[in-house]
Amino acid sequence: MKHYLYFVRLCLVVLILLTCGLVKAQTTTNTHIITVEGEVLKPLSLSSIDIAAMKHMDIQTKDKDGVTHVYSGVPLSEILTMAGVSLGKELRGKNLAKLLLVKASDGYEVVFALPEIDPEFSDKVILLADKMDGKSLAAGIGPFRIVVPEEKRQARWIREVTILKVIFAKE
Ligand SMILES: Nc1nc2c(c(=O)[nH]1)N[C@H]1C(S)=C(S)[C@@H](COP(=O)(O)O)O[C@H]1N2
Ligand SMILES: [Mo]
Repeated sequence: MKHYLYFVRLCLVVLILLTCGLVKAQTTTNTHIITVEGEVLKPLSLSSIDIAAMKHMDIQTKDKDGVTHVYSGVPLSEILTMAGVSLGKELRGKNLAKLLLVKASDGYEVVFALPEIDPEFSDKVILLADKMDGKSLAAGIGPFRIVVPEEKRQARWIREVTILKVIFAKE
């Protein structure tokens, strides 16, 4: 009887530990969410898993110290298209006064004009990167960072991105 009780207790402890482990695994992979909001047809809430499942592109470019890296991520144009943002043929008239405001968890913010992001206007691809040289971005940098190739200053390479908001430059 004693042995039986001991066994039941042991099983319970193992079960609790396993559950904790599972919950932890889920929260670590799923807590980071990016929202796409503002002047969009379909507001989105994308987890790290959603972003990881999207088609990625590699871009080789220099960081602020002049060191070349391969950044992997999803082109901003793909994410905005998914959210129904006016790109391509729709990027004309009043829509040309729209901006993409990118916000980070530390309060840092940068803007891009939509034509900078639209492949019909520019061949330069702005990435929402989730990897550098094949590795996930470290805490404090990722999980998502904007990479703007060929800019002379990296001030718009915003780290720890949380919000992509399309706004009108004028009301
Ligand atoms: N979230 C966030 N991103 C940021 C900044 C910041 O203060 N907060 N600084 C920017 C500036 S001014 C530069 S020069 C680069 C620095 O890039 P590094 O992180 O690779 O050094 O990050 C940019 N991204
Ligand atoms: Mo900077």
